[in-house]
Amino acid sequence: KSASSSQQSANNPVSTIPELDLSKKAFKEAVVRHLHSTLGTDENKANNHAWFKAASAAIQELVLNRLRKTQKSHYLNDTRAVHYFSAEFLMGRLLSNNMHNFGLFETAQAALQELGVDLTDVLEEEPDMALGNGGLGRLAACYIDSLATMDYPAIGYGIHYEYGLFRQEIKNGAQIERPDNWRDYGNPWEICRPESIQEISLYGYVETKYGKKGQIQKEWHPGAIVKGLPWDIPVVGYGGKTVNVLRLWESQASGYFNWDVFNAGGYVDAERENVEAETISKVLYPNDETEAGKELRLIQQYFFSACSLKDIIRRYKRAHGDDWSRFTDQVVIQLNDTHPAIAIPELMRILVDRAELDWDSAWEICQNTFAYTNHTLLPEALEKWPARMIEKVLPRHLEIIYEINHRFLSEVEKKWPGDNLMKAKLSIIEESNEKMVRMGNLSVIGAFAVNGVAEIHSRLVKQNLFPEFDALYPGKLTNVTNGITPRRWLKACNPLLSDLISKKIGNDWPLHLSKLDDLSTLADNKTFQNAFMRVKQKNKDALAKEIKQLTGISVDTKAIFDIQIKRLHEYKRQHLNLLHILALYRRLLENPDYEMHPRVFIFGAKAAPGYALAKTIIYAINKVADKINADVRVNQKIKVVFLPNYRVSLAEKMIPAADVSQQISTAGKEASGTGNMKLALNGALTIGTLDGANIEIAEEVGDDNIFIFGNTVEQVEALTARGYNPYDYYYNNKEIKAVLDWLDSDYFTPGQPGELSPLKQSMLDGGDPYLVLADFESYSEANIRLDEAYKDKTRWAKMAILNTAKMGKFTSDRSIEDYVSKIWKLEKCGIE
Ligand code: NTF
Repeated sequence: KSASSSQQSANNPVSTIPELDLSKKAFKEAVVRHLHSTLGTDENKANNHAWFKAASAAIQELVLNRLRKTQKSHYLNDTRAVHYFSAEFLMGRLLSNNMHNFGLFETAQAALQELGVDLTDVLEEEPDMALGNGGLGRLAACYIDSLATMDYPAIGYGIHYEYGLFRQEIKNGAQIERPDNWRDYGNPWEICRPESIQEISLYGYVETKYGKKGQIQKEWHPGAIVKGLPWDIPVVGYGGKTVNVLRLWESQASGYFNWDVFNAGGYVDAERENVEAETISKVLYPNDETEAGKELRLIQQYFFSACSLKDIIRRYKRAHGDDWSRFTDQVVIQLNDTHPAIAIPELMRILVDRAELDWDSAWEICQNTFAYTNHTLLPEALEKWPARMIEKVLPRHLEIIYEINHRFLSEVEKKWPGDNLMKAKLSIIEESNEKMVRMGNLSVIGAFAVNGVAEIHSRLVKQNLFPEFDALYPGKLTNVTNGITPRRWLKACNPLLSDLISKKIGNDWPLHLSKLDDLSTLADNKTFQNAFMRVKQKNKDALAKEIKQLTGISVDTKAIFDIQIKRLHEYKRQHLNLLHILALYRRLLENPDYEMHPRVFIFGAKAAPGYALAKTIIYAINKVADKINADVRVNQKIKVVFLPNYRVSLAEKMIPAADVSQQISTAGKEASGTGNMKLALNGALTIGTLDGANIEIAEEVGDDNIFIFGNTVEQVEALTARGYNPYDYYYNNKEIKAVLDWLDSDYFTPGQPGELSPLKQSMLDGGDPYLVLADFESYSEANIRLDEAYKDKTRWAKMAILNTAKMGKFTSDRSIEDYVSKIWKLEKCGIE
């Protein structure tokens, strides 16, 4: 709570400005003014953190000016808007981004320099807003950036977690989790909006009543009421015109208890036991690609969905009163995965129980409001809730879900008469030992559009996940390939490359990324190649310093910088990378003259705290790193670095320095990937499988400019169908056997044999579910091709340039235009 009170002062800059003055003089004055009047310090006493606060407050003045204008313009034009519902927004830092988007970065740098302050140090003071796990949360952040940049009316809705994703420390090679206190010293961007508090209900029971016309009416008597306090984070479009908001809900006790319910049953106390109001928005679940199945998680999902719906309806009613007929003209809600899918029965409840619409009219509104994005095919990530849990927390919603399902199953009956297996498969309810509610099925049924996130993924959604739904609702299932914002992921994070590019092709590429293709004609130009590779070298030098500082490890900056950054998961196969490193180590020990260009293997990854094998893989990488880095027989050729606490701000330092991008998931498992796009955009060459967006990257850059290996989706399917046996590879490939046995010994964990055995075990007796051994040889060959290519400096430079040049497709602006034309049907609304 101290954070929120210290926050209030930063929310109220002492003076406001009538018009925007973007001069150095004005910025300097604003910073000093905030230093004095907001921070209560002065130029001599201020430390970097105070400068950060003052600089942010100075920028926030501009932001809030534009925010007011944007909101006025949207209001006057009564615009249709997209409401992006997401349990995660991985925003990272905002100061540098906001400066860039106002075109003020250089100005601010110069202004601060005159004040004797280095902007780089100031930027380092900002904690990351890490309110997300990985790809899904960062995608949401890129999308709201693009929406604002392209002047689309949009609002992001999510949870104001008190603790974001845990901070990772590495102790003796192992991951430990520490709390992420991102708001400890206040957050200069967020605006608290108590005037827009919402209240939502939980628990209790449903009463059936009869209305005046004898119709059945349902009344939910909740057992608890919780308040949602909104915090708005301004989202500044590039060019600084439109400023949209990200509205994040913080839960608070309402101080209201329903005595009525208590007296009626008395059981309520037991029912509301563990969920105290404030716990709801306390902490982000750190699971990536796994469903948590915990009551608190369900409550989080309902909490933010219900608060957001109320907020939307309040705004709609202000303009249109009780006339629901225009609701779907004004409102479209995008569900970022099934996490907010409970919004579907919640809207039905509001329309049927509260607005007293008949079911069919309500359902029509509902079905024209929601669209759903699927982000994974992994069965362990597909959300299912025990019906009993929903009944306890949201008793009326379970009834509504049953009713939706009942009506849906009669549609199924019409299409496939008498086919009960079909009904069982498509039903929202899974009739297992414990009845479960399938949120994916609910989302497909309740939405008017469903999309996957890359061509291959969307094809698999249609063919493998929801084939019958595709037959039942032709055209509903579609694709929107993911994208990334080039403002953060090139312009801001790689200033040297950005300047070089702008010098050659002009400076409007951040808004029109396909212009990068103009660089293609320079790919063979010696001078440009040299300039391009000089930039890469400088970025590598900078990362080498960072590595030294963070880990104490010295790396050769002339070595290949080979980077794998993403959440730790077996399907992403960091352990395939590790096996290959071990194979190289062994080759070098057996043959000191083994030909290879020096290479630094750099990892960044957090493991879900409960995912034991993922943690073992992190431990194994660190133990192998210790051994190799200290082994003078090989450490001029290979180094292994694990950078702790991988997060957005660390990615921004790593990506510009990468020569090689590791995208090595088992084909069919990585829905899209977005790190693959960021690395290629910054001139890294991909070594990857034909999975997710890698396929589309390969299409863009051409087969000569990417290192593809491994089994395809079809081959993976065939192999599994035949009965894949990892022992075949273990016994037939001496190198595989040797490295797996090596992991099993105590060579890497002296005195502690067996510490790394779970790894070998997962790939043998565990059945090697992600086909690591099946792809090893092909991966090893691709690495040899890569090494060959690197030896030819000219060839590599050309390939790297072409990677940057051909990434136009992957701007999130293109993704947003796809959503707009296929799904959202929005119109732009600028400010005067
Ligand atoms: C992730 N899904 C996918 O695993 C990535 O391939 C994809 O790039 C991102 O979504 C963004 O679309 C998830 O995080 C989740 F939760 F759905 F499993």
